[in-house]
Amino acid sequence: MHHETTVAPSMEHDITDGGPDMVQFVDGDGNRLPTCEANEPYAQIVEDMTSEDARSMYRDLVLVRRMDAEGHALQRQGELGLWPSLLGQEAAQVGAGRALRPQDYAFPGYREHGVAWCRGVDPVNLLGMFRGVNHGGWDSNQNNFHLYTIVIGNQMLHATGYAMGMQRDGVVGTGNPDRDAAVMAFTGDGGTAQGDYNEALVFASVANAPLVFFIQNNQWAISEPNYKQFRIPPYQRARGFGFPGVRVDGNDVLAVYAVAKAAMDAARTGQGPTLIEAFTYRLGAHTTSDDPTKYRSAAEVDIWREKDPIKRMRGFMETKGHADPTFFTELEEEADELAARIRRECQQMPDPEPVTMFDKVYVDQHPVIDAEREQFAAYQASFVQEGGN
Ligand SMILES: Cc1ncc(C[n+]2csc(CCOP(=O)(O)OP(=O)(O)O)c2C)c(N)n1
Repeated sequence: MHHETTVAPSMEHDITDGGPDMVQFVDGDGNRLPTCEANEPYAQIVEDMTSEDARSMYRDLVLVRRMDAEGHALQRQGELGLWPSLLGQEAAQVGAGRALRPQDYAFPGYREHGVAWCRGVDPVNLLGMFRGVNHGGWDSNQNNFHLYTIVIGNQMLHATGYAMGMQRDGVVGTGNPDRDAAVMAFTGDGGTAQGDYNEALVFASVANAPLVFFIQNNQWAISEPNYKQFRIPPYQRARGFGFPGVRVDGNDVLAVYAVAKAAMDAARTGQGPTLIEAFTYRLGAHTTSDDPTKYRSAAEVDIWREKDPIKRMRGFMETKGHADPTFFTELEEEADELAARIRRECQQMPDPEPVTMFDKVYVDQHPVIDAEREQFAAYQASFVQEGGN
């Protein structure tokens, strides 16, 4: 946006440096950075934030990290089949999630536990999906948070269609902030290579859809680094589709919130899509089935660990006097309680009757599904008859 040159990613490119276009408000130690060309359009949003806003944002960061750690531990103890950790991406997700209003709609991939948290989805429901006791885990329309999508990029098309539907329902640009709505769609850097993603950007652009594409560039698509995924970074590619792209420091929750809020305000008021590239890092493994030591160096991980989003926000709060030590102690206790509840409720989740997998395939009853259900029920019953279990 602010620069003429394009830096094509290469093996030699420093993946820890987001470049001068990146919107950032707080340095690694939590010091407020001066206003500059990149962050100027968003500076007022950060200025308007109160101590209470800062505390509540920090609380989300800490609780989301704790929930994620519990998910990881439960998988390792055999309670979940899989867990995709968001470690390191808390600020990107909390900043984005908090920019949504109740009437907005979010379309996640499979790692957006922090956005789910901000939408009010109970973490136990996320675990239920990864425990395999349900086929999704929550009612999308209860929190305007769509089910997780494992097929990379697919949710971008769902999101675009939904955003275009909002236009047709007349809930965009009405001038009523309680009515105006928009969509936020999430994918990773790897997702930007998918056909679905690119088709969605074309449609959203020409339809001027109320949609914010939120890309968490955590530098790796499993084992594929950025330089094997694109020559031009995601935020710069938005311009080719005909709408603005912004790169934000994904480990700076204030910056992410400000950029996401501005983009959602623009979308709700009928100014069309924005692409946000949150420049961040996946500190853990891709999922619990992956071994990142096979493809990336410990030195790289160490550099990013220093950019920890929670450490940074805590530094900012202490410098500004936004919280006293009791706040931090009580939050630790709250995190412990949350972890204990998640663990307890996860372990107590009943196994579903296998036949329920046919229940929600279609909204209406379907003769083929009915036949398959009957066939499966008979098959299940045959084991009991033979005296097996
Ligand atoms: C269409 C499709 N192709 C391949 C996969 C296998 N796959 C699962 S995750 C992943 C990488 C995704 O990387 P990215 O979009 O950067 O997201 P991240 O996992 O880093 O958050 C791939 C290729 C898939 N799930 N769907």
